[in-house]
Amino acid sequence: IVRPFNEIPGLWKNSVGNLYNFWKQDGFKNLHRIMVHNFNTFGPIYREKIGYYESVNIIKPEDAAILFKAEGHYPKRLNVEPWTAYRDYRNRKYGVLLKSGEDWRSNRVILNKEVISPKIQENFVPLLEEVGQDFVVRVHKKINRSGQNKWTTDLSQELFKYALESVSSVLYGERLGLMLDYIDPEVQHFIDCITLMFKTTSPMLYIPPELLRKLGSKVWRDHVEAWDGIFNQGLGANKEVPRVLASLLLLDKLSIEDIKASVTELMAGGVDTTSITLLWTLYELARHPNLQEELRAEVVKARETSQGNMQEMLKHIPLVKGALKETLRLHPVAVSLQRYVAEDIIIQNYHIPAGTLVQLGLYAMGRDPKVFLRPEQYLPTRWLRTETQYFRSLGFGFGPRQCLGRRIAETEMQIFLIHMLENFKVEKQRHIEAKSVFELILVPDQPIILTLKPL
Ligand code: HEM
Ligand code: 2DC
Repeated sequence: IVRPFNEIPGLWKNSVGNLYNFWKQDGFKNLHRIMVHNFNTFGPIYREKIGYYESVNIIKPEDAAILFKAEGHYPKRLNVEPWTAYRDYRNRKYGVLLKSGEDWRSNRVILNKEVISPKIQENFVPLLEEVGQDFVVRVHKKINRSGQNKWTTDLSQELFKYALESVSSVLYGERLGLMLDYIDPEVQHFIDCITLMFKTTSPMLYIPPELLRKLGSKVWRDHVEAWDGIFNQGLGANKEVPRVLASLLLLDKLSIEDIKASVTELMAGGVDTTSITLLWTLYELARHPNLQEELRAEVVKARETSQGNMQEMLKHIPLVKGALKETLRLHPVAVSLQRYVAEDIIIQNYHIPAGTLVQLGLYAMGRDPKVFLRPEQYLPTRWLRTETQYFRSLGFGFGPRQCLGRRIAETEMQIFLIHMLENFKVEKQRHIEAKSVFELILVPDQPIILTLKPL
């Protein structure tokens, strides 16, 4: 017999007390570890109420499958209140990220054709390849200038620029020139605003932003300033024929305001996500020199087989792709995936009514020994064939509401790794063990210092 909803274990009876405890545990920074702890305490399903968010949390791939089957025609994830509050406050349109219902679907269908369809991918491979080559040139220059035949640095700022150059070249069809020595202060400001926007979101997740606004709190003011900087950037504004924009305008199906809103979200969503994933990947390759050599061998061979044709080359690098999946397993960008279920479902023999917010603990699942053999080990080969992959590779989400930037992100990251592996050896300095902190997305808790040496 199926057990009722209110028998699901967990702490959901005292939401204010829970919020206080959460805050005391430094929960704003440790959300991912608190989720792991809760699964260890309550088992594979638990209910929770913190502040105004009430949810059911799950961890098993089989349960994720049930969840996504019940997401309905207009999949809805947890509403990030500070983001919608900003737009409401400034009277700006929601883009595809924040829209819902039919409005979301119609915009998404059109955007899919421009940024995520396999056909369009062919168009942006050459653009991304060029950005990758420029990055290599830049690193060589840095190495030469050091006079030590190596370059030791925290690569994150460089990777932010690489990611922004990549995403804007795809969206606008033209280069911003961020791989040069001179960095436009406007570009640096845009990058800083995105980081500030993420950082100021997490403390406001559980307290109504409306309230914080009325109290004139600093975090709300910083958040507004960050979004203002993101929306007011004029990147690509002086370009003649912005590529994706041009075809969206030609299609004449979306209003200018809708296009602007979604393109701004794509630009903002395309910087920290891929750059941090690449940083984690380089970190793992530096920690596993033998694995790094295996990947290099694969890339060298793929270059031969495809005679340098990048489109073709991308079909011959399964281990590189496995490495990226492995990075997202251990260091996911999103701590959880969530849906408001469209129909009643049964998970772990509990009844869950339609309308409930159900969260899959992505970080917790990636480290669960019941889901992945030896989860603590970074093993790209596990994605080749040996282990089942059923609902286990969910770093970009799932279904029609999955990451819109997924194809751009994957292609951009694969091309980056190809170029880096072909040109440099990555080493790590001392014995540092970087962990994740929650700043809305999961980011390294300390600077990751790497050394790049020419091959
Ligand atoms: C949504 C992850 C890169 C734009 C999402 C979601 C995840 C995610 C988990 C939610 C999906 C769901 O609910 O099923 C990632 C990861 C990235 C990445 C891991 C890189 C490693 C990007 C890039 C862009 C982007 C490069 C823009 C070019 C978006 C947008 C949405 C989204 C617009 C909302 C889509 C919608 O609501 O219809 N992403 N993302 N992301 N992402 Fe990404
Ligand atoms: C954060 O509890 C934790 O891809 C919350 O590119 C639940 C939650 C809801 C939505 C998630 C968010 C988390 C993490 C960041 C995500 C976001 C959906 C899209 C966004 C995963 C897990 C992200 C980073 C987008 C951001 C685009 C934006 C900058 C315009």
